[in-house]
Order: sequence, then C-alpha cells, then structure tokens
Amino acid sequence: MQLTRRTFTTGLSTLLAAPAVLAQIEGEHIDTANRHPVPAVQDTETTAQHEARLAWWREARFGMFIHWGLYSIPAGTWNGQQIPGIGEWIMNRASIPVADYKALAQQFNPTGFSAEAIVSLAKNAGMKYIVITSKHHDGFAMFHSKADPFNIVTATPFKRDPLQELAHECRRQGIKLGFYYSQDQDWTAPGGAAYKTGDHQPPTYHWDKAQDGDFATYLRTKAIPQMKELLTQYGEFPAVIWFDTPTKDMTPELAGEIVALLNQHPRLIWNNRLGGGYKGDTETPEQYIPAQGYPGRDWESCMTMNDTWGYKSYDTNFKSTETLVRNLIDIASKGGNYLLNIGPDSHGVVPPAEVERLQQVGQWLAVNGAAIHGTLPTLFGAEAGSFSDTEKDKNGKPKFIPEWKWRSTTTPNRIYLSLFEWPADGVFRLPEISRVPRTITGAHLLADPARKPLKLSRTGDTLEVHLPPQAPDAIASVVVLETKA
Ligand code: FHN
Repeated sequence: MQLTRRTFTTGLSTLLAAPAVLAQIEGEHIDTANRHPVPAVQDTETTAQHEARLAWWREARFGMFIHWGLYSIPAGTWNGQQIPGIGEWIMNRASIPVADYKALAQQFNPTGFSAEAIVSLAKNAGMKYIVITSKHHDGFAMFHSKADPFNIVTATPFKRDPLQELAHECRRQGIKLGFYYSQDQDWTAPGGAAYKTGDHQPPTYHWDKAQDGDFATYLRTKAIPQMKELLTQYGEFPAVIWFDTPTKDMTPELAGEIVALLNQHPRLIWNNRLGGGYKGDTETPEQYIPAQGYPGRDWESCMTMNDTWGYKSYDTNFKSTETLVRNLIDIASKGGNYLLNIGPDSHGVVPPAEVERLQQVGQWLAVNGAAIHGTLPTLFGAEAGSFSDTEKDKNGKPKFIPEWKWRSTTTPNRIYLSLFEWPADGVFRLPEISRVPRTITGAHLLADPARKPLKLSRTGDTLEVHLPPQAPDAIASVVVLETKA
C-alpha cells in the first residue's frame, strides 16, 4: 500500500511506506520564510543567546525517542489482520472508526510502566535527553489534559500521568525531558488533519465523518490548549517540543498562534516541523544520516531500532548494537544528535531487544563517551565516504557512498579517531595531516586507563599511529590524539 501526503506546506518529496521504508521528512527541504506573522525566538535572539540556548542540546549528542500510546494495544494487528507499516499508524492504515479506536482507552492499563526504569535505561545508555510522544496523530494524550478528555488520566483505568512521572525522574536523575506533540494531524478530533493512506479520499483524507470539522477550531480548542498544559504542568520541562508532519492547513498565521505560546518559554528548543514557514531550531532527518550533516544548522537524526516507532508485536527486525554504535559515531562526527527510538508495549514495558541494545551501547559509551559527548565535528571529512560519479540518489543527485573504516570528532585540545577496522599491519594512517591546524603532541587509546603512549611517525603528509595487536573494542576503538593549537 502506498502512503502519500495530504497537502503540504512545502515541496517535500514523496512519502514512501513500504513496510521497511518509513515515513520520512527531510528537514533540508522545508522552505522557511524570512518574515513571519509572529516572530519566533530564532528571528529575534542574538547569536550569543542562540548559542547559549542550544548549548546543552549540542553537548548531548544522544537522546531517547519514545513512541508510546494506545496503538501499543493492537500492536500491529487489527481484526486478526497484520496491518502493514509503522505501528502508530494503525488507526489510519486500517481505517479504524473513531469510536472503535477511542474505545481502546478503556483497556489501557500499562501498570508495567516505570519512569524510574526508563530514565535509568536512557542514562545508562549514555543518553542525555528523552523526547516522548505526548500526543501522536491518533489524538490520544499521554498526559493529564483538562482541555480534552481523551487522555491517559481521564479515559483509562490507569489514571496516572506518565509525563509527570518522567519529569520527576528526569529531574532526579539529571537528564532533560522533551515532548513530541502532533500539532497538525489528529485523527480523533474533529478538524484534525490526516495524511492519505489507502483509498481515503480528498480533500480531507478522513475515513470517518466524526473526523470532519474545521482545522482552526481544532487547533484553538484542542492543540493549543494542550500545548499550554504541556508547557506549564511539568516544571522546568519540556526542554524540547518536537512537532511533526505539518500540512498546508497550518498557515503562517495559525502557526504564529503556536509561536506566540512558545515565545513565552524562551529556553525551549523546537524542531523544524511546526509548519507555516517556521524553520525552528533543528533539522530532523528521519531514518537516515545526512552525508555531510547540515553545516550551519543544528540537526538530529531520528531513527527506529526495528522498523516501527510504536510497538508492533511481530517486528523483530532489530538493528545490531554495532550498527547503533556506528550510527552514533557517524552522526557525532558530522555534528549532529542521534535520537534513538524505543516503543514500549501496552503494559508500558520496553521490549527486551531494545533494552539489551541500549545497555550494550551504554557499555561502549561508558568507556568511549569522551569521543561523543560535547564533541565537535571532524577536522577531516573524506573518511565518511564520497559522492558517486555514476550512481544517483532518489532525487537524481549524485549518490553518497559511505565508507565505514573510521570517523573523527574533536574538542579544542583533542582529536578522537574511532576505528571500525583494526589495521592488519598495526599502523593506522591518517592522511593529509598538514591540513589539521594543530600540533599533535601525543596519542593513547581511550580505553586505556594508563594512557600508555602510542608511537607516532610521519611519512609525507600521513601521520602513522602504531597500535597494539588487539583492538580494545570489537565495534569501534578510539585513539586519542592530544593536540595544541
Ligand atoms: O508520522 C510520524 C511517524 O509516526 C513518527 O512519529 C515519525 C518520527 O519522526 N514522524 C512522522 C513521520 O515523519
């Protein structure tokens, strides 16, 4: 089944939804206006203010995305049929009537949910922030909302507010909390937008009369009041608001009404998916790592561990720990953040395959975190790969062919080299060393607490790092080059 967009704010490329090809928004294609009806913080702050606002986020490099909601009950199956596509889209993909979907709330009692366990999982994985779906496209609020009764406290036997519990734990354990909010699509509120799937018809692509209504009314009576709640009920949080899937309904004027609200929270960071021509703070490549990052822009690759964001009982196509660690290193080397998703089940329990991988990533970071957190991008660049002379990507541009031998990150007095391959002759060769505007004063392995010096030599413009026979880590071993300006 093909998934196409409803109407768009921008010239975004076609959205694909083969089971393993997930809905994707390519941040770099989002058009932004220079003049907005309501100026946003990005339009008015000084560069110094901007740097200060983004500082913690840039240092973080690694965060946890959580997609959790009522869709974890059907978990990919409706009326005995496995529904293709990402789990949190089941209502749309299976054309579930509003009343039937809303009825799921009566059986949502995720007593296995533990904010303490999830925040500990994130912390031990080396993640510095969490972004959770406070309301996804299904319109169900995972928090206590007085603005709309279709929420986890009012409409379920659970009666607890997981966002409140997460806020408490994040505060206690010292990590940041952000809220994803589907401001535009809402499939259970009259007037909420819906992207097209299957045979849903224009202009609304609704599949149930209960969805029909006026978008501005939806926005003013549900979305904006709920965002006000999110921005005021959780103390210093949210640190991030993560918008999603803007449509043409979100005019600059309507988006401006949201921006007026965001402006009351000057430390907030928000992404580029509000719509209405607002560029936000961060680019949001989804399910891919951009070839060269986004020079001059902050960015965050969001990715699933398997092929779904929301829990699907039969999706076991998990990426290996090796892939997850290498993705993190690749992203950091290009100056971005990695927002890696978990999808708790209907009991609130994180699937064991996800826990296991996060624990393993955490073990790597416990030794090698200095090469990731608080680092700057590579001083080199060619190591990431190159653009093909012959092959084209889906936009007809030269295709980027990544190389997976090594990556680099930096701090003012160090260069980190993360080696994916351990050289057979025991010598790692770093080319074009004269292009690095620093003096290299020494080298050691990050995994070596004794910091035993590694021998360095030079042949022509190549620096040679002489390594011990055994790689300290099977996934990626980090060489530290100590430098001075
Ligand atoms: O439609 C959503 C999808 O369900 C998921 O939330 C992702 C995460 O970035 N965003 C949208 C697709 O771009």
